Amino acid sequence: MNDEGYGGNESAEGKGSFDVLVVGAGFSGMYALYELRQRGFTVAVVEAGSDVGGTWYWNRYPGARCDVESMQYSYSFSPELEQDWKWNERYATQPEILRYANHVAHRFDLKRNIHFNVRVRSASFDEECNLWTVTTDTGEQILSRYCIMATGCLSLPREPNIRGLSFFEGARYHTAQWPREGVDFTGMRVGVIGTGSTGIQAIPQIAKQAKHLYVFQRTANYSVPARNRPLDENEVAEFKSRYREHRQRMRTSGSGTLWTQENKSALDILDGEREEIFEANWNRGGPGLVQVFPDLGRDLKANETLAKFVRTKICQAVSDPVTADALSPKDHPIGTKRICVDIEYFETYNRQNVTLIDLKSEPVEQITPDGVETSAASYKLDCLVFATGFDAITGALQAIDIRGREGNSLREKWAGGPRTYLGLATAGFPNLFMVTGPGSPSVLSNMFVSIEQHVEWIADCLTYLRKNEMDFIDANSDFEDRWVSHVNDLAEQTLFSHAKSWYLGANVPGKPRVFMPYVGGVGAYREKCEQVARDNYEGFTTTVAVKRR
Ligand code: FAD
Ligand code: N01
Repeated sequence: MNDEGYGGNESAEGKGSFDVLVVGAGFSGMYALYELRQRGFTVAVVEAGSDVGGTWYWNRYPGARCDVESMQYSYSFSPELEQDWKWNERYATQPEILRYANHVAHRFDLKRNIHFNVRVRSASFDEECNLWTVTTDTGEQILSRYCIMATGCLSLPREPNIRGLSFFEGARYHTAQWPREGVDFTGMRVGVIGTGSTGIQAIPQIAKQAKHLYVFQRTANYSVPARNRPLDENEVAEFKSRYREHRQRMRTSGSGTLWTQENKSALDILDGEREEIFEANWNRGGPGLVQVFPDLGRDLKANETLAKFVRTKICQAVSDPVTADALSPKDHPIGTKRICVDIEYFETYNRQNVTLIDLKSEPVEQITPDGVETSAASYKLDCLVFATGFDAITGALQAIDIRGREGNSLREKWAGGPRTYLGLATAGFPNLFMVTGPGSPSVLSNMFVSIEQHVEWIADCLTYLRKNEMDFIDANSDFEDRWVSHVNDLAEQTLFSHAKSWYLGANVPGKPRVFMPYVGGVGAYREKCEQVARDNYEGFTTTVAVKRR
């Protein structure tokens, strides 16, 4: 961004002031900037990183790529962009997605309104002036009528507090804070802690370079093959010719993708037929396998048919039976933790230079200056890679000291778990919106579909307020309570509570165990949001601030 300060209008206090301040310049913040600027609002974006891209700016670890197919994991708001951009692989790599983010930023001239290397520390609502004051780590204050938190669901990395960690003398990396210049593991003894989606992508790549790789696994994870491949020109042309139709299907689907589902229970068919369907989807590759029957996510018996199928595949891929058994998940139903998608993950354990350390049988006791000590052995390491995930969904929001009406704090309001109306707003915090907030489909969907839907809903809402000469909107507590109950009721009909997942906050000590995303699907969710808007923002108080006082 320019060095000219925050621009916008100068307020009486000399602070930059805007119609809208957006926090975060990932795909959410970028689209919010584009859409609101198009509609004539003055907008500033503040971003902690030094460039656009969010997730794809930070997560530069080897092997990082999306697991929603590239042709679907992209913006739909510009048909010209959609036609011009060329994806190279079925699942795009992190560098390719980051190039796409930069292309979008350049194409729509976004960077001139983005302030990089600035982290928001606090935001407080001034009822007298009906303004948000946002304070940054550089000590600056920015005023805005509306504030949009586009801070990301998976943007606050978590490093576990393991005894002795600070004494480790080797190099230490977190996958979500990966050095821009990359890391050369050649000749190194490397330890990876964590076998979630990130670890499962990074491990095969690190194994190709390291002298020896030790994988410290606490919980075995289900993973399905990506079957990644270069995209064929004809298939791209065919897909592009039907982009509008595909996008419409994605918007009204459950997961925001084109994955298909059988319209019968996994238990209502013969074992052989079910196996054939699993096999076909396994060979097709990608995460759609866990949704292939509607009851896989709701019925333990149905779920176990798929879990068993995947465990068998693991045993076939891994030569050593003890390692294969340790890699086979048995303590949670498949799909209740985010399904992982890999490229030759299980096969990597057949390499001579890779050792799996099963922390269930030999827990970590401490980290020493030169390695990791478990109850059974001590492993000498030159470097340690933490693929230990995030304080997800609420972490980045609660890292900011957000104060609403009467100075009330969001952290305190959410101490027992997040409470929102539609995952878009939270009562008592007027004129504040969240993109893909808790209580919306967010991480259970193709995030592009959810991001675009949220940004467009917010932009429509602000346009409605402006048209009706209003400047104040707050969610009503009774509607929020009903939405929270609805989100919980839907989650209880699923198997999600059977796993200690980040969906539930179970990966962060002391975090309340509440299932945070909305499981009803993006299509149903969109309909609900549209109905609320049609009914003049039902469940919200909308008014002129001065009248309210
Ligand atoms: P982010 O991309 O997380 O951007 C948020 C931005 O806000 C960040 O740049 C951050 O620096 C900034 N920020 C946060 N707090 C502050 C603050 N206080 N002050 C200033 N700036 C701040 N989703 C899918 O649908 N499909 C996939 O295949 C997929 N793959 C993924 C792979 C990885 C490795 C990860 C980690 C996530 C993946 N996701 C995927 C989820 C992914 O996060 C979303 O798809 C999407 O990129 C989120 O965009 P966002 O703009 O909402 O958030
Ligand atoms: O994080 P995770 P992630 N000692 O929380 C382990 C998206 N994503 O970064 O399961 C030992 O899933 C922890 O063990 P356990 C996607 O939505 C997508 O991998 O708690 N181990 C677990 O194995 C994903 O779900 C892609 O027992 C410890 C791991 O660290 C989300 O981001 C790629 C530990 C953390 O797994 C997060 O994935 C990458 C400790 N003290 C990410 N603490 C795609 O492919 C934690 N662990 C699209």
